[in-house]
Amino acid sequence: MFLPIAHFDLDAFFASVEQKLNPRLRGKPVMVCGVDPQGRNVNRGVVATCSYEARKFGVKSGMPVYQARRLCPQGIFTKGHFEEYHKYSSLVFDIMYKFAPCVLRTNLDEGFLDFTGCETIYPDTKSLCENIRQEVRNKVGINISIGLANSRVVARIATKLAKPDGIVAITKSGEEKILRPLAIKFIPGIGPKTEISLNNIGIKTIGDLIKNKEEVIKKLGKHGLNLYLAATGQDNIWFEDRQSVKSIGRSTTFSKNSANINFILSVLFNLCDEVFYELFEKNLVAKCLSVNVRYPTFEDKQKSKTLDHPLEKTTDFQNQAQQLLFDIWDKTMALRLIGVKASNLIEKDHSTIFIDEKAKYDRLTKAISELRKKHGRDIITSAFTIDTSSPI
Ligand code: DCP
Ligand code: CA
Repeated sequence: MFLPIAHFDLDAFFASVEQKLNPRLRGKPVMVCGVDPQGRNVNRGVVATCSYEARKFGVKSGMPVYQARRLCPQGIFTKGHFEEYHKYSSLVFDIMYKFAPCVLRTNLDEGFLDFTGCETIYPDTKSLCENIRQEVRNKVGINISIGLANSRVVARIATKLAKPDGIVAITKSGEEKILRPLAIKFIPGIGPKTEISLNNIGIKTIGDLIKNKEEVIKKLGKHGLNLYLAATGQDNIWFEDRQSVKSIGRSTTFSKNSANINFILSVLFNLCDEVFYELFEKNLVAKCLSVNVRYPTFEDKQKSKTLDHPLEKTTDFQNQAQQLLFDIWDKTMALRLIGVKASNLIEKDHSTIFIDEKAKYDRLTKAISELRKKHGRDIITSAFTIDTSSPI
């Protein structure tokens, strides 16, 4: 059977790696939890993920550790090993690159394979994906689930149906039979709040959503239209090719040439802030940061830095940009323009709850981003970026 798009997702990823590394954990309910700053395992925080053995007891990702202990007192609670997860992720993706002409990595343990146009070489992508699953199991030693379909959105739903350790193919004609009876929460993009609000107006299944297209759009606007597209097997905005975004940059030409350091820094920090929030919204992180300046003579200077770690905070972003600026500007000559650019962009690692500090900061960034979407960018801003001085 030839279907062009495959979606894959490793089963209970962090927990499976822990079980692979430590044979004593195999076959047991294992919870991978956050650690405190000293690296000690702690009883507070949340469960990042748990093995399928633990899921039988009702334990879930994101659940507070104390609650998981109550549900599964015999469970094994372990801290995670990030380096190992990155290593295992690379092993799996190496296998994917070997088999597929086009691989899109969407997360550490998840991605799409696109076999469009490969009918002659791979007339049966379902058997091919069965081989891929075996190779991952034999060479990497963890289970993987795969979904196949004509679009990314349906392939992703198929993977959900395939879990754990399975493969499900949904052909065009199968879409109606298989998708329509499913609960709406199977559609990517439907969170618990949307699910409840649609359930309240009698929309419970994907079929109900399709039948009530107008009502859904009236209630949810553009989001509703995207849900309708997904429900009918058409890729929507969430499935656009993110790799097409190569860089995100902003620049400002001053109203007057300026050598006023406070003014220049406030402009730079503002530009950083804008770039940072755009990255956040697109779920991307940058591995390279550049700052450029233009002198009144129209001479341009630029400096870039490859970052050891993706920058997670807007203030880190601003500090790095300030350093780059001071490398190309002697703080005395006037400037005409200043710009900042984030490039070498990669998908953000979703495992945010793992490091408490990072999770806290991500929640803050999300809250600020939501406020700005509702009330405009100026509703909340860092004191550094307030332009109290003039160019001269
Ligand atoms: N993760 C996390 N915090 C979350 C969700 C996930 O830290 N709220 C981490 C742990 C997971 C990994 O990301 O192992 C991948 O997330 P998935 O949602 O794919 O979940 P799992 O791989 O654990 O389980 P599944 O078999 O359902 O895919
Ligand atoms: Ca997974």
